[in-house]
Amino acid sequence: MRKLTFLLPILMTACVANEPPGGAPMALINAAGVQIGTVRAWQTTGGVTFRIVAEGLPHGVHGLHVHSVGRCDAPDFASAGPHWNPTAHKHGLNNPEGPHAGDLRNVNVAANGVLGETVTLSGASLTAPVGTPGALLDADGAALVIHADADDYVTDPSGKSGARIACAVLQPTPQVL
Ligand SMILES: [Cu+2]
Ligand SMILES: [Zn+2]
Repeated sequence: MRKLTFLLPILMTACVANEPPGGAPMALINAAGVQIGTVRAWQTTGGVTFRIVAEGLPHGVHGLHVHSVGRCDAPDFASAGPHWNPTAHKHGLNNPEGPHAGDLRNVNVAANGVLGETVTLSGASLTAPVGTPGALLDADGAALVIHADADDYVTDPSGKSGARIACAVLQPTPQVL
């Protein structure tokens, strides 16, 4: 275990070497409370882009959302609260009454359990002052959550995406490009 803990940051650094620079890597933890990867975030004109690199996840398609509280208490991550939804919409990228501001597209975990995806949350900001429309980091922060199942993009409140299996507390110090 000590060897894995030591090697993981090196592995992650190698994996993201060719990606755009983000802020300090944020820890992605699983339901056992073990770090399985990192999330980097950076601001673009269209929103916030997240680069997620992890291992040891179940193969397949998984729902991904920004949740409204920056707290990842294993094992169920209920502490992260509901989807980030400052404009009081319903869940789902394909929901006529949606989406939540924190709804993202699904991500794919490879057969070997590795996840490496870059997704953008449009309209969001990690740098706007608290209270500004789109400001992601309000007083209680925000978290990025990966679910056990795919998000159907329609069903309120979570797209039938099942249990929360990984979580990262978003940090307010991204590099602005
Ligand atoms: Cu979620
Ligand atoms: Zn949602």
